[in-house]
Amino acid sequence: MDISSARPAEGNEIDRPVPSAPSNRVWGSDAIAAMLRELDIPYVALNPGASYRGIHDSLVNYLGNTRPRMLLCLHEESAVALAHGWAKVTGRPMAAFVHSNVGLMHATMAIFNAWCDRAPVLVLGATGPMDATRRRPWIEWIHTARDQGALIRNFTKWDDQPASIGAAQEAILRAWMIANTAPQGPVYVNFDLALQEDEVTELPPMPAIARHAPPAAPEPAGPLVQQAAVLLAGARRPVILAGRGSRDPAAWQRRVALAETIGARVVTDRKSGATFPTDHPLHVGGTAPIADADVILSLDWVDLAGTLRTAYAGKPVAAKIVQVSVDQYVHNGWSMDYQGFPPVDVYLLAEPDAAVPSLLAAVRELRPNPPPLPEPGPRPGPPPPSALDKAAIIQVPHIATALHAVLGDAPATMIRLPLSWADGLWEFRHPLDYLGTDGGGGIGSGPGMSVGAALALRDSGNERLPVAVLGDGDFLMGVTALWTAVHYAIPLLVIVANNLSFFNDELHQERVARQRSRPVENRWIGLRMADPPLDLAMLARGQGAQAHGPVDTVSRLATALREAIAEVRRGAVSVVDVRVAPEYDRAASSGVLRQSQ
Ligand SMILES: Cc1ncc(C[n+]2csc(CCOP(=O)(O)OP(=O)(O)O)c2C)c(N)n1
Ligand SMILES: [Mg+2]
Repeated sequence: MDISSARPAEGNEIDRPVPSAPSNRVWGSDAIAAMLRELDIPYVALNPGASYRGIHDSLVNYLGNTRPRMLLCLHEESAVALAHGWAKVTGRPMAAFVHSNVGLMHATMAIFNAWCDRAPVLVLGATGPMDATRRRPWIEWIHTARDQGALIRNFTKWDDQPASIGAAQEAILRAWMIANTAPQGPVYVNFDLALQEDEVTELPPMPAIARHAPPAAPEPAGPLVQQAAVLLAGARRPVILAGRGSRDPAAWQRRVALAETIGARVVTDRKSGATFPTDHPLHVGGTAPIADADVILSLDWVDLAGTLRTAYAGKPVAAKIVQVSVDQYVHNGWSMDYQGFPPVDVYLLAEPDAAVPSLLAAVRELRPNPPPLPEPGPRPGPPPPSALDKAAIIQVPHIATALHAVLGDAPATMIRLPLSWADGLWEFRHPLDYLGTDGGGGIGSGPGMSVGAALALRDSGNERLPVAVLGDGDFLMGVTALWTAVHYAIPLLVIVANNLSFFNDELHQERVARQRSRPVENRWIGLRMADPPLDLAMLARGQGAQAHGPVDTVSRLATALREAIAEVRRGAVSVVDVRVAPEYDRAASSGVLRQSQ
């Protein structure tokens, strides 16, 4: 199945407009909307505003709210997060429309998340007229800024404010190409209100899409591939750091073949989506083999320098390093999301998916007989089902146990897992088994990104159960994204690992208090969401979703999940509020205490 071609099914349109009477009259915004259709952009997630009322009208009354279809969101942050979630599944952008400067301000964190996650999103915006004589009193003055794109220029790949209809079409086309070219990322096109609302005598000719298509991913230079292959084929203790990667099953298979050909231990990163089977004998949880490696292959690993520094405890890096990444093309001086500066011996300036085929071929030449696979090591795994009968209080690993019990072997996509979810609780055996995190560490993206990803899974006809396990803080900051899922009939299971706290920061406050010999028992102050506890189920139900909980006894967990999953299979959005202990002890859990950020 080609996941990148996910499309809304015809015939089940929601919000179908009354058809417009045939007319020869057209406006600037019609030409802009037509360009979105020409590019086959499936959806425009939006929160409305008068600055783009012209294009809004064109989407509804000129294009009939189909190709693209509108997805009304209750906040601009969720509109962009939805598009980000869609991109995480399909690898392709959809559009998010945000109103003038204020909507863009609401959207900024989500745009930053997409930027750090190298996720393509076409952000469309609008401004009051640049021609001051055409501004409506007051409102169009406050909603007009001289350089609106400046708000987000530091974390977008490109932005533009075109001054004519032809330029607007070209800007959309260029933005599309840039967003789709690796390293992918968000782009922004801002439309002047006057440009949208002026009537035009005729539509300009549509630019030739095929001649402005995103370029194919370049392959790395042959001699460098050979150098890398010599290092890898000759390595005695090679390690592959499988970082950012696509959802393409064929690329996944080639990654596995490369590791097997050289007998490399493979380390994965929960920040990125699934890139290697976690139950493969060569996969290792944690980063222990790194310090002992003689050759390390980084497949666009996020923060290679930081990982090496931790593994080598600050000592010089002894291993030879092969880096495969094009990430430096988007590094700028504002955001340090480019991370540390790693030492590299062979640098393949290519996307991993484009480099692995030639690397694989070259190492196979040098090493035709793959070494035997190691015996699988002990795997932490979730607590056994019997733990559900015994435990007095729900801990996050019990959620994994209960989900396993209910789902069996049925496929699921873990769209998001919270910080409290330890590695090893869930195996990833397919690129769509797990989609990674938010990119920019911006809390509140969970609900919106989950809805966008669930939409892409639905539209690709995927049978996978869309599951998002979210922290209560993340859930609450973005909760109104759920309404969009309910309204557009996007099935989604949300499990809230609810510790009644922005608990990540309790760990930080505890750390600081210890350093300063101050009372650690105060760590919760300013962080706990209790007295009163928020009724998360009510917040979900209030938006038309199904809801369960609070589930606070282990014995009810599997039952609640079973009911919720049945609802999702019938097409619903279902939220299960699970009251979890903030911390859990090593003996009861998989052995890994929660990470913090
Ligand atoms: C927009 C934003 N605000 C604040 C933070 C700081 N922060 C990081 S994790 C976290 C707590 C998240 O709470 P929750 O989702 O409930 O997860 P928990 O740590 O409780 O498991 C906070 C506030 C952030 N990363 N992003
Ligand atoms: Mg919490």
